[in-house]
Formats: sequence, C-alpha cells, structure tokens
Amino acid sequence: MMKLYYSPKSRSFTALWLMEETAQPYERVLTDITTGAQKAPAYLAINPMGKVPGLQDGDTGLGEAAAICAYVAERYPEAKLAPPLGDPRRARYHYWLFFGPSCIEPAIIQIFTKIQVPSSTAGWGDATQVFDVLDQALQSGPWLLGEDFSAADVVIGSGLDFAVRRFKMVPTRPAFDRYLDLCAARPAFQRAQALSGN
Ligand SMILES: N[C@@H](CCC(=O)N[C@@H](CS)C(=O)NCC(=O)O)C(=O)O
Repeated sequence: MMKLYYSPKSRSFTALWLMEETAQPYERVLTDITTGAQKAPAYLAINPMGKVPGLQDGDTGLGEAAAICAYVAERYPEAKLAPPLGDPRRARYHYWLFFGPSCIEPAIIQIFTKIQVPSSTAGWGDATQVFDVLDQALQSGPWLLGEDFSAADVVIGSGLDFAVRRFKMVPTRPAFDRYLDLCAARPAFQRAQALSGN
C-alpha cells in the first residue's frame, strides 16, 4: 500500500486531495514539520529535500506534490485522473501539471516577498501574467481539460485555492470563484481539507 507522508496545513494538501480522488487505500504517515520530522534520515531517503509531501510506493520514494499527483494518477488508471497515453489531451494535461510548480508557485512567492525580477528573465514572467493566463484558461471549463476532471486540476486548484482563498494574496476573479467553488464541492477535496486541518 502506498504511504503518504504529510503535515497539517501544508502543501501536503495537494497530495492528500489526489490520494482521496483515487478512492484507493493508502497509509497516511504524519510527518509534523513543526517537530523537524521531515529532516529525519529515514525520511530524507524518500524526499531528499526534507519537505512534505512525500510518497513511498514499494521501494520508490518521491517528493514534490505535482510529481506525486502525476505518478499516482498513472498508477491508478481506473481513477481516470490522467488522459491515457496517446490521448491528445495529454499535451494540455502536462502543460497544467507543470504550470503549477513552474509558474503559480514562484508567482505566489514573488507576491509574498515583493522581489522584482525582469519578466523576460523570470521563468514565470510576472505574477499578473500568470493569473491572467489561468483566468483565460478557466473561461471555458468546467475543468482544465474540459468536461473531465484530472490530476492537473488538483495541482492548479490547490495552488489557486492557496493563493486566492487561504492566504488571500491574489484578488479573486469570477472565473477563479467558479472554478474554486467546483473544486471545493468535490468530496475528495473536503476529506483532504479535514485531514489537513485547513
Ligand atoms: N516544491 C515542494 C514544496 C514542499 C514544501 O515547501 N513543503 C513545506 C510545507 S508547505 C515543508 O515541508 N516545509 C518544511 C521544511 O522545509 O522544513 C512541493 O511542491 O512538494
């Protein structure tokens, strides 16, 4: 059985939400970052960054919430959280899976720290551009791939929820509200929130 290492009120939420969407059994291992548990040598063998979330599947250890989402979605194809190999929607699926850590995450940190970086140098351009692009993509829907919910929605929905609703760093917009309401209505999202203590 897969083991998910998590800490309350953290980016572990993304991986908890994904695991809950699979409807597969998994073991949750509390790795409380306030106690330094994420730096224990045994845990570093799973995620050498010493951060949560972390996943163990047999002999395989994995960190990075988006990577965990992508990996678990492929491991449980019956959960239909990823378009199958050869499906042209995989292009868009990968785009959004990577957009989370490559663009939304640094945009949030830029807003938080107010650091100035030339937009042509910063891989995420600038924070306004990131949220404009996402706004545009969410004009249609209901999900990023259209009718079908996917692991990309877990990655993007978590990042947007974090930025707009939990920490109110980014002003909301009608398309964000519509999308975040849809995410929040999913039973797996609600179970993950309860588990994560959000
Ligand atoms: N890029 C990582 C970020 C993970 C991360 O920053 N986790 C934080 C909690 S939100 C953490 O473990 N902090 C404790 C530490 O760094 O010691 C991911 O997406 O999984």
